Amino acid sequence: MTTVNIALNDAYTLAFEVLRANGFSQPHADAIARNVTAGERDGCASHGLWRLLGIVETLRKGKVSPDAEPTIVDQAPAIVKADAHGAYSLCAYEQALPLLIEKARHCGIAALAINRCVHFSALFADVEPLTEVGLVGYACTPSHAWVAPAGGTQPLFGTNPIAFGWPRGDKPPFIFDMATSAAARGEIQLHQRAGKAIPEGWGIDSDGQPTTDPQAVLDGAMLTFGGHKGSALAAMVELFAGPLIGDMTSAESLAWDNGAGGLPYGGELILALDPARFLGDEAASHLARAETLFSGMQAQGARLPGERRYQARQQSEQQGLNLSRSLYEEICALR
Ligand code: PYC
Repeated sequence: MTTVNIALNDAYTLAFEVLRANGFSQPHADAIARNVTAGERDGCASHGLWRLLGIVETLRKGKVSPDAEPTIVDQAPAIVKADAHGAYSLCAYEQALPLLIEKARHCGIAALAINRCVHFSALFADVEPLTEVGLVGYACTPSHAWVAPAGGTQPLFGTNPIAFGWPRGDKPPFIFDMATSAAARGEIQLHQRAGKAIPEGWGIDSDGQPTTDPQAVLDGAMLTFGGHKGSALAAMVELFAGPLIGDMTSAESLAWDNGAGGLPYGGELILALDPARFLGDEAASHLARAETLFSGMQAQGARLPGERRYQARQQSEQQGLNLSRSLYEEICALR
């Protein structure tokens, strides 16, 4: 059998044990294990249990703190700052979240800047908790310089994901989480592990030539989605979650890594907007108009962003996770 079926809580326990055995503190091991299990559960293999390999490797290379306690600062009426002190971003996010929500409710809009964090996680997990309390959410983060700007051939931008979430009451939220590169780097790495070619348009080799060889793209440059449009959005992410919040660009993150091969280091910007504060008594009628928009999309056969993720979640909750046996064994060997 080439796959192993494991229940969600066993996947969480495996991830938690691997992280604890490698020296992560209880809160970090818990937050990371929940995050990678949720990624796998939601059908997002590029941000699922496979990530444990890079998470542990980054620690072994001395490029992430296993136990730093975040510092949360009430920076301004609508701004929260969270210093992760070189740990993964998740504990800083979770500890800053209540103050972000409180400020968004009070001001109508609030921002959270996470600084000095190592980042590996899917951003949908950062906007979903905002939608669960009725807020609109946005998140973005640079990474390492892996992606060439449109018109260029040299890596400059990160994969620079953007996530957006819209609350829908008791229905699953409208959430998209997309790299501004043609694919997440993790997707290319998974193709490389499986010995599969990648689709055309994902990257170029080190001579600037288009290629479908994943290793050639990992050694060359990834491309943005939608040409100059994705390139402009990637630059926006660099600015939002780099200079605006006093943190690194993707090029600076890669320079800081200095060839070690650790995960990206820098900042993340999260915005929360409260429809009730924008709209007062009229909130319900305007949120109903959003539902009309979503029905209009579905009436044409379009899928709402996030739909596939929620279907995968339901299936994983009922049937567990199917992992390739080789990946499962690699993860077990990390304990
Ligand atoms: O897979 O795009 C990616 C990624 C970004 C940061 C770490 N991995």
